[in-house]
Amino acid sequence: MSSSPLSSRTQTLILATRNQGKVREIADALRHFGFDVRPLPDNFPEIEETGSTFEENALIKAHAVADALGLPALADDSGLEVDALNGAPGVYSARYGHDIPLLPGEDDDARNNRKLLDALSAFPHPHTGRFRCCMALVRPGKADLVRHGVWEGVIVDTPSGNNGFGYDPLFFDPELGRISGELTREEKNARSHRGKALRRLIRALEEEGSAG
Ligand code: ITT
Repeated sequence: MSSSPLSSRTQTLILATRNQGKVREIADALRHFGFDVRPLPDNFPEIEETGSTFEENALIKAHAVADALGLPALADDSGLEVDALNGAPGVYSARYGHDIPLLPGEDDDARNNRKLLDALSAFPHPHTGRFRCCMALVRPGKADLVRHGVWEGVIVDTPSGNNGFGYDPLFFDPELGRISGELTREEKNARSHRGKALRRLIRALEEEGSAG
């Protein structure tokens, strides 16, 4: 991946996400490529994710923001698919634990992880699965760009590591021999579903630039 800016003119881009874990992983990489990355305005209304696929939801979020603000918007829809659970939590990954009460001191991510471990306790090891990410870039007056990334792994029984977010403390990368929650941001981006989708999107933009 080259590190040269995509064009001599800085492109403003709204990150259409409220997930600060995603913002941390996406923003640096895009700035590196010459984008003026801006967060979603605080008062932007909640966007309902009514799609049944990562791609549908990514496009819903990016269109909601780009159409309302008249600026290019990049959305990420992502989640964890576990084979023993027939692909759950999938597109419901962020909301997976919402049907059980929070324990004292627990946040949303910890509750999701607890529910996942409970669900998997009935199944034999290894608990194979994968993270999936779809990135959608919507630009007023231009064609939408959509790219995907996948990260294969195994769900472990005991959370480990304080880095990343979501299911990272439970996701083991067998090729790397490490748990996602223990990786630095750079190490995770090099392997992750999000890093792959983002690199593919940047490559598509570079190809557009060289074709135009
Ligand atoms: P936005 O819609 O505002 O972007 P969200 O967290 O609701 O934020 P999604 O609907 O795409 O986003 O759900 C993604 C969930 O999948 C996320 O909350 C985590 O639970 C999980 N997830 C996705 N990528 C992950 C990663 O890199 N590491 C750990 N968990 C991840």
